[in-house]
Amino acid sequence: MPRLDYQTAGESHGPGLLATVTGLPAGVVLDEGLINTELSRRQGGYGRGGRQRIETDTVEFLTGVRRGKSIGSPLTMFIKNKDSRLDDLQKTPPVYRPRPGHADLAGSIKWLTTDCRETLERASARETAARVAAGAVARCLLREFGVEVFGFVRQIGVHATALQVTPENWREMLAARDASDTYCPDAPVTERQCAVIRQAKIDKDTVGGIVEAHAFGCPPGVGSSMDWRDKLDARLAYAVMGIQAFKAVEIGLGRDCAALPGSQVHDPIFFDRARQMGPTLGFVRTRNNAGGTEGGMTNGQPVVVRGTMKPIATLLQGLPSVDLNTKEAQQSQYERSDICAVSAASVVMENAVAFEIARAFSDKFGGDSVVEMGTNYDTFLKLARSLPLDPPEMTIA
Ligand code: EPS
Repeated sequence: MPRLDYQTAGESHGPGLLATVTGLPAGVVLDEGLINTELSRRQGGYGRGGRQRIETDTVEFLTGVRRGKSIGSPLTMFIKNKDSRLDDLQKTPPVYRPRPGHADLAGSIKWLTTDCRETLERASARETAARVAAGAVARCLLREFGVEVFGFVRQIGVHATALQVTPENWREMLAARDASDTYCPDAPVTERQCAVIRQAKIDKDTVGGIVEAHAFGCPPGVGSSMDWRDKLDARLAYAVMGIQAFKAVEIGLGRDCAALPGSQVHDPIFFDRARQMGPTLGFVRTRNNAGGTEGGMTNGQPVVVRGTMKPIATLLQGLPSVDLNTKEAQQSQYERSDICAVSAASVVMENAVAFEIARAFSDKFGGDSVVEMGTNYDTFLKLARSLPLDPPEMTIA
């Protein structure tokens, strides 16, 4: 059985996008409704551009599925682009004036062309639709183990919500998020965020922000401290940093750890016998500064990831740039784009985080089918609850 993994293919204005998920065990119930809901949420959020009025992203399963369940073979999904015009020189002309902040300049030099379109078509955040589809499939697997992932917008521009998400209140937060135009579960903050986006549109400018994802229901021990490549926090950072326009990733308290003493950073451990049968195995904390990971492994607390997205690089006013053919100073080229895509990015990060957790879950509990994986999961929890397996060692003073 190969490791759970995924790849995407497709250009922004090509015929469509593909996501291929490999290593998915057989028997996962593929909830097409969930996948399409996530795709449609990714298209939304206040401040999006004209493209989202053209597209209605939905997934078509091409391989790996029978009667609504995975069969263990590579699973391929197709998302059709209605705005498909890649070979039409009139409709998709060359781009010679690179946008500062975009892949345009570095990519055109790398691939030895002065036409930035060759790079931008793949660098475009349109590709994140395929990533959301793959992540939503991973969530179908995680659901079998009671793991749920919740993502939202923490901040747009300088307007941040101070609301704290907990295992007790997250469903309420989800309802508030779904009622918000910016996917921020705080109504007064949503209004201020919308105002900033409106002003940016008037100013022909763009805005960035911070998004957050919480994963609930992971037992301790998912991920590994044995190899840095298998550390769950490292995998999460890799996946989140790989999202278009992300410039920073934090787990739990993140960079705020630096200014505090250890006594205020590390989360004290308690044991609550009443919660022993839950995924925490009864090990509880009074706070979650660690963001649910210690030593690159889950510790039974919610996994908390934050990502910072820079403002979109395509500005209606343009930015100082250079014509790659003449080397003369020119404003950067305008391509249809968004004023703010932070809301969409929250959906992308939420699903990218889900995929990494599902991968670490498969590494730990393995199996060719969900049934086998479930048995491994149950056996592990049973063994962990019955610790110590051997009588404790006696120390002689
Ligand atoms: C996007 C589609 C793109 C942009 C945006 C995200 O559509 P188009 O370029 O056809 O208008 O709206 O892409 C970028 C921000 C970018 O840098 O390319 C989407 O589907 O999310």
